Amino acid sequence: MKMYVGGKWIDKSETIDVLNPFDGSVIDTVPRGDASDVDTAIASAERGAEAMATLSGYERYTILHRATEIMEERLEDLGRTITLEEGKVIAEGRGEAARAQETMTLSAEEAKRLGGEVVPLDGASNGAGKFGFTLRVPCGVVAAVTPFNFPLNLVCHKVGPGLAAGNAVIVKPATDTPLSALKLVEILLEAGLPAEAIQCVTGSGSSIGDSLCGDPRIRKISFTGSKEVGEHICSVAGLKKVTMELGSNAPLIVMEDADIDRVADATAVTGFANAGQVCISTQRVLASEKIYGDFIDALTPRVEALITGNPIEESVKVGPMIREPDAERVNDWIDEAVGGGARVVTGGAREGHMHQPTLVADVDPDMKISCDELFGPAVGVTKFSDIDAAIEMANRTNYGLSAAVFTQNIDWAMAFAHRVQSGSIHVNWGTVWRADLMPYGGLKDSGMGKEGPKYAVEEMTEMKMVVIH
Ligand code: TAP
Repeated sequence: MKMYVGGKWIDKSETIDVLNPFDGSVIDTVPRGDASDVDTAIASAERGAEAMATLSGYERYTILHRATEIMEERLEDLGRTITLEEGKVIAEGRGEAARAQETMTLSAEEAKRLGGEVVPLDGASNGAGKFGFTLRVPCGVVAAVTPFNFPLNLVCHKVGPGLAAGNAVIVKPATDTPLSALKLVEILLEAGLPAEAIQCVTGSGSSIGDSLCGDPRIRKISFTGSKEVGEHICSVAGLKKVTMELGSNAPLIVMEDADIDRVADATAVTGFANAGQVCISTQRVLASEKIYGDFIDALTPRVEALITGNPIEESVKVGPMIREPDAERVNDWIDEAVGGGARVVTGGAREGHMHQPTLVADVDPDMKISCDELFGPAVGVTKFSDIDAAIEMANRTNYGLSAAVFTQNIDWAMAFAHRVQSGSIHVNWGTVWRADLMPYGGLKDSGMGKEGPKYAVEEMTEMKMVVIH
């Protein structure tokens, strides 16, 4: 595919192959954009932002709503594109396409709801006779830098609210998975978006990222990706608004009164979806010593039942990892844990990009597989003695994106809700669950700011205060 820069679809002499992670075949190519393309995109997006400023909220709603109708017609193609470039199983590819359409629908609605509030100035000692209100105005040009693992829905979580709020948006999709984002751009243009209000520059983040994120004409950066790249972007961003959606090593806590079959079902789903490459994947199961053995016995056959293979085949439940070095890293961390006294209960093997779904028991919280972000198809289990120990272990990490607890005891559930340092807390389901309308974002090193269209439009706008004297 071509990239969309300066209001035109353009090619470059140098291209990047987009590979199917399952078999390494080339599914398409995209241009290798450079700093001059970024400059063109920003200059054009400034004009795009001016065009967006002339549209009413209802007009922005109409364009985004039309985009959701076109998405509806193309859901199967979008789902297959996600699976081919990212490697998630086809049911998950289709699921992501449907969620992306919902994210755009929610964003369209928010275009109609952007409002301010009356500020009761006469409550101030010097405010008698004054009338004050706030206005929300677009930031201008928004840079949306997105990761490989949800190549469509996470782009929609930035582009949808960004446009709903009246900005122009420049997308820098992950180099491994640029096609879904480019197809979204096609849809938005067909829906009637002003030609320069969207830009999509393909190319390596390490070579073009600074030109984009450091440019003062960009007024807002919305980034989803690793903590390391997020920190780097913050260091070059200078004075602009930033939203950071970063990584995690999400804990799932199993109290002694939990329904063990339900916990095992949830762990098999939330630990291995998208081959564990989900920012809120269940990575650490912390299990009460009273049910530790029963839980491992219940989970083992469920992990063994996960069929691996070509993700485009309907029967397959776990596909490849995005890159071979990532699969190697997962394998190395498992080996390191075993070297330190942990035990592989099932799985453990790797071939190319494919890593077997793996269950590791007797994990020490200080092992890498527990304290760093694994981002792969393995779950480690650690024993705890009581609720205070469980909460202390859950919090013994710099991350805090999603956490889960299984218990029938409301007091315990509320203790977790209050004391576990995490942006989302799930009671009686695993760490992977999201409705696209809810506020979503991490604490600590998992980031700052919230997504979910209602919350993201706040992040994508500035507040002005107007006082009538
Ligand atoms: P990253 O390697 O961090 O890449 C994310 C994006 O940043 C890509 O588009 C990448 O471009 C770009 N990038 C790389 N270097 C850059 C630079 N110097 N300046 C600007 N942009 C740069 O992450 P990934 O491997 O794609 O995704 C996995 C990570 O994302 C995990 O840590 C995961 O937890 C996190 N994640 C978080 C969430 C939420 S909502 N919190 C959701 C999904 C994923 P290239 O592809 O060209 O390198």
